[in-house]
Amino acid sequence: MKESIQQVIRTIDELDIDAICSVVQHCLDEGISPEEIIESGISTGLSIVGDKFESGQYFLADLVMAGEVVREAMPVLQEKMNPDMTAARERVILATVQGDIHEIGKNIVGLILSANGFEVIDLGVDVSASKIIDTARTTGARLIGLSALLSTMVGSIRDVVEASAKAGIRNQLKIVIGGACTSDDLRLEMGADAYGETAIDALRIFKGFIAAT
Ligand code: B12
Repeated sequence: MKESIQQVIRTIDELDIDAICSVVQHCLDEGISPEEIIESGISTGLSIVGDKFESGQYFLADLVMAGEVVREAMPVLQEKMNPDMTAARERVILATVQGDIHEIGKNIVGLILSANGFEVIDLGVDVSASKIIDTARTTGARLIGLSALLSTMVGSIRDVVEASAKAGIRNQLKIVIGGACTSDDLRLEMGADAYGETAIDALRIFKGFIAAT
């Protein structure tokens, strides 16, 4: 792995909010793509922080700080992402499911989608199924991305699927799930349309849905 990517990982692991922008800029200057910085650097750094939380080395405040460090880096990355206009104007609703307040992964997905020409309607965290479906009806968005990290809250995914069926728009929508506690098995169980492991997968899946229509 490139030294400058390792530096991104270390900077996140060390929660060094003052250094992150210059470290990310250094990667960009070396010609590393924003997508690679996110996938190899930022995501890896965050999983190290997550592991340290799980082993008791880091506390909740450290996790929040890791999120802030990543948030700080986003404008630097966003500036360098090339919108691919084939996806232009297609609206995607993003939300973290009801009962869950994790937002870092969802925000990364949003960043990558908007940098690639999607119009992202980010409803935030802890979002009810009715709010998501009402938004789909009022905006005409056909694509929905749901982020879920808490295993106890995965039932909220089914709530969205059921609410869309109740509203009579289930077959007009593509509901994609992602987040640490999700999987393709969970997607099947909840009745969603696709599962993506990473933010880059989210982009690939949503583009695939557009191409298929
Ligand atoms: C940061 C963090 C927090 C922060 C969140 C800050 C924020 N603003 O988001 C804070 C401190 C607030 C927090 C709180 C809690 N947390 Co927490 N948290 C984490 C941690 C360490 C990292 C999550 C993260 O941001 N990862 C980095 C991002 C980039 O990864 P990601 O979200 O998975 O997203 C990537 C992919 O999954 C994908 N993706 C994400 N969303 C989507 C959506 C779509 C459509 C697609 C296709 C892809 C996709 O793309 C992203 C980039 O590639 C994880 C541990 C871990 N290893 O995951 C625990 C973790 C998720 N938390 C956990 C817990 C238990 C909690 C608390 C209940 C703790 C407590 N006792 O209060 C609360 C929950 C409160 C609530 N109601 O939600 C558990 C969940 C266990 C479980 N399976 O249920 C974990 C796994 C830690 C653990 N092992 O104990 N947490």
